[in-house]
Amino acid sequence: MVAKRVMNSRKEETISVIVETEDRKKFETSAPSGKSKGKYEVNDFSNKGLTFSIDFVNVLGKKIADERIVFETFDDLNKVEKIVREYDKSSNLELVGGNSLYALECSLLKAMAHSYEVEPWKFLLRTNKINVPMPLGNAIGGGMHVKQDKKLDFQEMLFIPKTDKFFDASFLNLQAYKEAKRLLKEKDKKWKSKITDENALATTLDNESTLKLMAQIRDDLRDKFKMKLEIGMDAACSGFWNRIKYTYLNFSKEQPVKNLGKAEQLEYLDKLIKENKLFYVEDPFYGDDFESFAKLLSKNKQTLICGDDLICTNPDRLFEAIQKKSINSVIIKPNQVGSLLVAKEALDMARKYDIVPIISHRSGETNDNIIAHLAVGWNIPYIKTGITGEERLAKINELLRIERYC
Ligand code: 2PG
Ligand code: MG
Repeated sequence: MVAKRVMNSRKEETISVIVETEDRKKFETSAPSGKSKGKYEVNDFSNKGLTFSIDFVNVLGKKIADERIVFETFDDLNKVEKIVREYDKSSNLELVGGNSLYALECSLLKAMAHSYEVEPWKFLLRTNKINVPMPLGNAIGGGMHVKQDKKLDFQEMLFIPKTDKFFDASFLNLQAYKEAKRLLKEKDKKWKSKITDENALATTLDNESTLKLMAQIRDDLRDKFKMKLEIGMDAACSGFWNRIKYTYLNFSKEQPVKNLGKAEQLEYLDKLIKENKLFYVEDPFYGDDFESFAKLLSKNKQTLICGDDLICTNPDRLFEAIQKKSINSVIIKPNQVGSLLVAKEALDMARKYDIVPIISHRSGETNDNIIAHLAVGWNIPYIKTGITGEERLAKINELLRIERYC
């Protein structure tokens, strides 16, 4: 087992872990990183630096080889977690770094699947029914994912097709993206052809005009292709909450700067959902406001009210959200908890309480495609992984390939 330093799509350094099997095959996974991180995520890397994380994995690899520790089942990942957690007792993996453990476990998973001569998705699948997830496609973006003077306050405007085939869904998202580009060029007088970290289109249009444009594209494409298409957004509101109010800088054409208190934010998000018929809203409030999430959900039971920064793929936080009836959907990002086992625990809990799980990429991605395998293998109904860009297409193309295989 060897760890090394590589770059992610944002040109930040990250870790890649290579596991070698007895038949000398190598399996590699590079870890992604977020920009708009939830405050309850584990640390990406050791607080002593990336070099420390890399050295740690290399030492651990030697121990695994010397002690001839065998990995045969998904639960065997516990063997490595036990060693890591004995060494790093912090809840946020600050000594080892979550990305080290995440990349290591993913590579072990790939190697185990190989030893059974199956692909990772098949190794994980517990049923005979194969479902390829529906993609949430980020078409227009703002917030922390783009550096531009005037930009959307909300982070991601998403298209969500509902088709029988992933092939049709990814096609529809691409058409929607192209249409968004065409309309933005026409309507955004200060259009700069900029893209966000996730290759979504950056705009200077205000939030409400952009949502209207999304709704128009949805309606037009539904008519044109006779397929089901929905829209939603990752509002990522922790990013502009200052502990007292939400500070909008591109609220509307007439009034760009606007501050909203908690109650006003609730009213506003409720209005946006109803006016634009939003199917999906992620993080409509800052990442500790379980109560406002619950109020919004009680008024909009048909919409997926999803927790990302609120939950951080942490089973304890998910349980709290379930108790408080805050969400009916949750983002699963394994690197937020630095562990496939803990991510699976969160996923199982979501299922048990009828919370719709969505597996997701990070804004700083690599060309690794393991989340496509986790989505199919764990039978997750949705995947958020962008529409275009090499590192996003790595996942989409893998899902297309798996679907063809099925
Ligand atoms: C999010 C993600 C991915 P980041 O907020 O959902 O879209 O962004 O990886 O920057 O946390
Ligand atoms: Mg999010």
